[in-house]
Amino acid sequence: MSLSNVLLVTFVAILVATGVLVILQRQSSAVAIPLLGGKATNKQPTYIICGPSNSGKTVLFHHLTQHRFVPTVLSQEPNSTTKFPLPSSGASVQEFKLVEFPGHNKLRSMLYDEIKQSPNIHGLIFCLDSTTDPKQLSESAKFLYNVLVLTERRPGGVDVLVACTKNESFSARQPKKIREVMENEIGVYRSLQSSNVSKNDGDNDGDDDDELDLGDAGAKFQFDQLEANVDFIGGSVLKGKTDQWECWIDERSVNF
Ligand SMILES: Nc1nc2c(ncn2[C@@H]2O[C@H](COP(=O)(O)OP(=O)(O)OP(=O)(O)O)[C@@H](O)[C@H]2O)c(=O)[nH]1
Ligand SMILES: *[C@@H]1O[C@H](CO)[C@@H](O)[C@H](O)[C@H]1NC(C)=O
Ligand SMILES: *[C@@H]1O[C@H](CO)[C@@H](O)[C@H](O)[C@H]1NC(C)=O
Ligand SMILES: *[C@@H]1O[C@H](CO)[C@@H](O)[C@H](O)[C@H]1NC(C)=O
Ligand SMILES: [Mg+2]
Repeated sequence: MSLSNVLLVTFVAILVATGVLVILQRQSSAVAIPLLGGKATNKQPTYIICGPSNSGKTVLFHHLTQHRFVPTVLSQEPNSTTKFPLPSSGASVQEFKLVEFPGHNKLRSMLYDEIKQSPNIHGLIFCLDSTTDPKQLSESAKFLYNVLVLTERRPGGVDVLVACTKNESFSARQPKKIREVMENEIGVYRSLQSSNVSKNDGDNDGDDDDELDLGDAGAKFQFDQLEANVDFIGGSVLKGKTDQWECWIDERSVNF
């Protein structure tokens, strides 16, 4: 065989192998989630609780699932139930999954994977401690930004409840104020990100994961620019003031 024939045969063999691999991959993955690039391993209707460490997520999880205030320690693993009784526990017998993720920075990839793998998220509850000094909110804003970048990639986005926790405390800030600060901080972080992206554009391979658009690039960032609704609501598990959060959860169970 001449060299060119050998090359041709090799080329055809590679093409065939690639084709077989692609077909195998398609068959093994469940329904593809548009634009997310993850596998839909969790198709159950789901609510997610996330947010920074010490913001009251585990306390809220136990309140929603066991209706009591449970003393907690720093979480290292997600808590979840696949039989979450909706707060209203109305006629609908549909069973929901409720999963709560630890806030620690090093454990966040579990949360991001869950978001990617769950096409049927009805709502995401992002807990924020209302007593946090607004000057300390920039890390939380980055975290929320990273969540929204994922949720906004799907059609309609995923509605987000920013649960402003511990609001019985004298040092609690109003949800309106917290919203304003988070909006500003996300705006600042977004502009840093976009200047980074344009700097790195030269050697960028166009990977989807680098898609960082959030809101209207030309305007000051506002939650209203997003596909999904983002609601900031105060409350306190300690004082049993969780009605408005529970209403929010109930509303998302049907409106889908
Ligand atoms: N005052 C007050 N404290 C609360 C309330 N809810 C939670 N806490 C306290 O806040 C602290 C943190 O609550 P957790 O639920 O453990 O926080 P977390 O968000 O799960 O934190 P990580 O597990 O580290 O991610 C605990 O000491 C709780 O008792 C509340 O409504 N009021
Ligand atoms: C919640 O997670 C903690 C570990 O983070 C674990 O000790 C606890 O048993 C879990 N609770 C439930 C109800 O799953
Ligand atoms: C921008 O890129 C630099 C280095 O590539 C990195 O250290 C920095 O954290 C990035 N900034 C943001 C906001 O992502
Ligand atoms: C706490 O939140 C509830 C709503 O769940 C609200 O009615 C109440 O006014 C808030 N209290 C404070 C002090 O912000
Ligand atoms: Mg916890």
